[in-house]
Amino acid sequence: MKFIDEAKINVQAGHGGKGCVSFRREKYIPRGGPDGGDGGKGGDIIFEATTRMSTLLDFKYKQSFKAKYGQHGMGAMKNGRAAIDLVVPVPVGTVITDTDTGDILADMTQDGEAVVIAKGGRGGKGNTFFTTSTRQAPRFAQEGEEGEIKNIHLELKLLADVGLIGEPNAGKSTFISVVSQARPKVANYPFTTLEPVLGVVKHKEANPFVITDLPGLIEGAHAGKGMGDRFLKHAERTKILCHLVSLSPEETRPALERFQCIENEVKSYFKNPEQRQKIIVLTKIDLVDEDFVQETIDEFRTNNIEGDIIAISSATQKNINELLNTLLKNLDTTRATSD
Ligand SMILES: Nc1nc2c(ncn2[C@@H]2O[C@H](COP(=O)(O)OP(=O)(O)OP(=O)(O)O)[C@@H](O)[C@H]2O)c(=O)[nH]1
Ligand SMILES: [Mg+2]
Repeated sequence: MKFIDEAKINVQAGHGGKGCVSFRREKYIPRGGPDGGDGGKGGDIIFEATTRMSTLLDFKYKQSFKAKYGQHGMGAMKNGRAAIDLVVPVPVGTVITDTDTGDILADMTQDGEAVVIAKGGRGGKGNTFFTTSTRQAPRFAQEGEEGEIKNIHLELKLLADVGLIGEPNAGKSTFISVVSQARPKVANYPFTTLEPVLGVVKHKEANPFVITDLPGLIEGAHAGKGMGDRFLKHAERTKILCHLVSLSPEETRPALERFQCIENEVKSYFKNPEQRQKIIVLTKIDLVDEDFVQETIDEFRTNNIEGDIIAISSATQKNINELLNTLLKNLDTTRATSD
């Protein structure tokens, strides 16, 4: 199944019901007064976040949503019934934007959160409402108001705890397949991963957490090179970013240089990259000797690169537990501070 992370749809809330023009007709009252009731309100369009959906795939098949009309007013002072609202479920993590104004209408982060996206029109007043001492028999009533019509852009931002970023071939997919049930394709060529993949990590007794493996980044990604930065939005809300850097001897440029290059891409994308916890993960250390690993770490440090640096091998599982422990420790602290 293709991963659909964006959709364009339109919504139309219900029209309000018409007010009614009516006069009382009773057997022995020849000229009864006005008794037209008000129209009912049109249905709202309400978006509701749910964890039962994980993609925007449904919107590929249905792009138009209309709520019902309010009932018209009736004689004998009977008001029309308000229409039932139309509830549209979207996955948690969906951001809803008005395409015409560019306004963000809602940012659905909680299961069950519901937001009115288009308001139904008010019902029109019946002729009873317009009766005054000088106008005892109004022969008019109000039309119902139109329901709001909007063009909407939906965007799904995955809510993972940890985002894996790095160059193509850095070993991101291999790592996620070692620590979770996710099985993204792994291969020795760039851009093997074309869509974000989520994996749930169950480590020790702790609460499971979610990792996302993102397509590789290259220099110029923020300007659209390679896969570009279009998937980075999935990492935007992760609490921790793991930046993976391959130490494989096949690499032609120094690790530090490649690291800084991707960091620049990330900086030009994120609004406040410094607020996010970052862990530097040196990968494929089974292919090099320990001295080389230590020299690389020293080089990062002499260039004032701070934060945890962990050197791993997904092939031999070396330091995988250490990395997971560090992730857990940092998630605990970020959870504690954000709650
Ligand atoms: N020796 C060794 N090879 C590894 C290790 N981790 C990954 N590789 C190899 O490196 C290559 C790339 O790995 P992937 O996991 O597909 O890399 P990726 O970062 O997901 O790459 P993209 O999806 O293209 O961005 C594959 O041939 C893997 O088998 C490791 O720890 N040791
Ligand atoms: Mg991959």
